[in-house]
Amino acid sequence: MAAERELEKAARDYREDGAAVIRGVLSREIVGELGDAIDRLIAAGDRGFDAAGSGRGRFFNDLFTSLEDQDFAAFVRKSRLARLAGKIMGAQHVRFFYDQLLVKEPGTAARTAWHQDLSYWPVKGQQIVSIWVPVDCAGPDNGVVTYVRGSHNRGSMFPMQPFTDDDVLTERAPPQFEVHTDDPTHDVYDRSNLLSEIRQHPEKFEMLTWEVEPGDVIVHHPLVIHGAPGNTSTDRRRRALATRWLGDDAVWDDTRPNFMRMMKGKPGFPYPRLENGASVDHPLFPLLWSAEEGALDDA
Ligand SMILES: O=C(O)CCC(=O)C(=O)O
Repeated sequence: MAAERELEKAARDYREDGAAVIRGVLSREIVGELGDAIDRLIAAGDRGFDAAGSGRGRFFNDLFTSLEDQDFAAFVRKSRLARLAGKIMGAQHVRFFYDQLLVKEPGTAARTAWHQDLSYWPVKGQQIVSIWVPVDCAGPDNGVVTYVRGSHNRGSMFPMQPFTDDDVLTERAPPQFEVHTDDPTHDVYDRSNLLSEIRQHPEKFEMLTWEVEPGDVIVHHPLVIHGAPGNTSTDRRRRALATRWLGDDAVWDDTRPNFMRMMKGKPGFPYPRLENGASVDHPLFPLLWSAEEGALDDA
C-alpha cells in the first residue's frame, strides 16, 4: 500500500486536476489473480458485452462483476482499495458502489468516448471516486485512460454518451443518448459542444495521462472528462477493472436517465428502492471501510 505522503499528494492532485496516478499500490500477486479471474470470466463466455461497435477488435465490458463472481468479490476486499478511496475523497466511511471490467484487446479501433461518469449514475455528492486498476502495462498505444485536466471543476454535466466511438467517425459529432426536452431533468445538462470539440481538437486541451504498470492505479473524479484511445498495438492487451466508491455525502439520485435503470429488470439484479436524496445505505453498496475502524470485512 502506498505511503501516507504519496496518498496525500495523490489526494491533492485529484482535487486540483480531477485525476491522479498512484504507483505500486497493489502486489503483483493480487493483480495476477485478478488477471486470471478476468481470463477465466471471458473464456466462460456467459457474461459481458463487446463495446467495440462496428470496428475491429474487441472491447469486452462487464458491470457489477463482483456481485456474482467470487474471485472479483475477493479482489475488491483483499485489495483494500476502500481505504485508498477514503483517503482520496477525505471520507470517514466508504461504500463499494460497483465494478466494471474493461478489456481492450490488441487491434481494437474503438475509442472510449469522452464522457463524465456521473452522467451514467443514480447518485450525487462530492465524495464519489473511481479507481482504475490496470492488469497489464498500459500507455497511449494500447488504450490507457486520458483525462482533460481540471475539467471536473467546470461544475456542469453532459448527458450520457455512447460508450465508444470509432476512428472512422471522427469528423462527425458524437451521437448523444436522447434526452427528451419534455423530461423535467433535461435542463440539468450542459448543452455546449465541448465534448465534440475535445474529440475533434484534442491538441487544444491540456491532457493528463500516464504509462502504468500492474500494481499502479489511477483515481478519478466523477465529473472529470475522460476517454481512452483504441488499442492500436498488435500484441499488448489492456485489461483493467474500474472500481467505484461512495463516501459520506453520496446520496441516491434516480431523477436522471442512468445506466442502472437499464438494468432494473435484469434477473437477480437487486435494483435499490431508495428515496431520492436518501443515503446510499443499501446491501448492494456494502460499507467496506471506516476511518475509526479500518477495513470492515464482514460488512
Ligand atoms: O477503460 C476505459 O476504456 C474507460 C474507463 C472509464 O471511462 C472509467 O473507468 O470511467
